[in-house]
Amino acid sequence: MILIFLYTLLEQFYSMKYIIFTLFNVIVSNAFCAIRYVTQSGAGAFNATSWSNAASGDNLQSVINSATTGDEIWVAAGTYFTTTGTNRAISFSMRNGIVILGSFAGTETLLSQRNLANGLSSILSGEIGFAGISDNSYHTISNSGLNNTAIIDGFIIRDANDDRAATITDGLGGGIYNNGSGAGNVCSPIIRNCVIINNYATFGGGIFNSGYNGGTASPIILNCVIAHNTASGGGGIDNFGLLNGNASPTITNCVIYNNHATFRAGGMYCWGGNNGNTNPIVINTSFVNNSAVDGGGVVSDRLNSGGGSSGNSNPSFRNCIFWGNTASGTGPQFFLLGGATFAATFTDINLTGQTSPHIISGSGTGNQNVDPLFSNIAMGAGDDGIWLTHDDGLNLMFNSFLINAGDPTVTSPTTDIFGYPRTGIFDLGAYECRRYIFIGPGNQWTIDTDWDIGSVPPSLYQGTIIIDAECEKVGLELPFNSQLIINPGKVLTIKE
Ligand SMILES: [Ca+2]
Ligand SMILES: [Ca+2]
Ligand SMILES: [Ca+2]
Repeated sequence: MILIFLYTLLEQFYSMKYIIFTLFNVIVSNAFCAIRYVTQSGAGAFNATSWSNAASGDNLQSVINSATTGDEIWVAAGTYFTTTGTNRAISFSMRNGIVILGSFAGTETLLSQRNLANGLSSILSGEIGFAGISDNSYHTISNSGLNNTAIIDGFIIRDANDDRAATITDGLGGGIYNNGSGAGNVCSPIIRNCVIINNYATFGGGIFNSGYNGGTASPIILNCVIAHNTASGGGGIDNFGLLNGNASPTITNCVIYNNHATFRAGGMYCWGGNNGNTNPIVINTSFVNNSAVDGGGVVSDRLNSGGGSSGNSNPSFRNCIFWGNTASGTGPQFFLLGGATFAATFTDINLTGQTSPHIISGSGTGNQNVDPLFSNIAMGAGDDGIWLTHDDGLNLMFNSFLINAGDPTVTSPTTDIFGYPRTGIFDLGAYECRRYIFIGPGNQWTIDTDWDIGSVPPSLYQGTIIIDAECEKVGLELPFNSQLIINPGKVLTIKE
């Protein structure tokens, strides 16, 4: 009897200990969010626990799939293909609670050590099968069921080809397909610091956001370049809220450049008919050199499928630029259907050739119609051919009228497409002009009030310095990889 009693006590003791131990494990595993490492060739034990034991690139998706909420996936430089086989339906996919970060050198221990100054170095590619796009993956990334805890950051996303005839599931979204279609479904991830380039789909060459039939696809797209994508409709982006759905992304600090549609909307299509909604909020984004038959830059459309019109297609643009977009038909910068609107404030739009009803709705406060004076509009990626580096062609020249011409009430985000601080009132477009004008008088480098933005250029500053005091205006461009180092206590003397 006593023995049995003791045994029971012991049993309880051990089971309690087991419970405590289990609880402790749960707490630990929740508190410790792992970093999982992937390199192109992998290393060591290939178990993703460190750079020296990185998983190989062929297992990138399985590393994403086995991650737990709160984990980060760190991906080194290199090209990562959707599949080593030829199945065009295989894509990468994002997951809730998982942050996928690219463009590491493969030695970093802190995210802050990741250096993006020389452009992105991790490529997600749909280039499979034979060389060339004809047999490539339908989507490089295909998503469903996501909220904004699903984040991708630091990748070039390219080479997809969804050339299937368009249905409500096929032919949609080359680079990224966000499928939130169907009542109650949501697909609204965060896409950040990415270059989405050289993709094709029947609709939405770069990105397709489907909230069709009562669903929602309203991603946050931040600091991205969407360029050289092609489609029949919506070369760069297609937002599809048709039939009680919602496809209203928030797009900030982005470049939509040289995308092409063989029919409508070179840059971005918004379709909200049949009581659907497409009301994207677009801030500090440059739509440049996109082309289509109608709506070289943007199409806003609330026509029903089957006749009539309903729902909402009301995209709004603040601090944006529409320049160099072309239409062989109607509406070089934008084209409106079914009573849809196009609201723009503090935006530079070339209105040449914009005829009624393809006109700006609302007050149009702060709008301009002047040459933006880009540093090189013909080469969006700049002389180096690499997007998101210092020489990019959609930087504003120092004499641009678009400098400090933004909405003074817009104060976020505080950085531009590079992560470079926005200074004073925001400039228009994705790039804050990186220039300091010396406004003297005097000859002191070290006094904040002698500089137009109220602060002395940092010692490792890279960009344009304009000496514009009592002397003739002179521009001094500090080239890539140069350094202008002012040692503590030293003074840069500016002579007349
Ligand atoms: Ca191929
Ligand atoms: Ca560049
Ligand atoms: Ca500014």
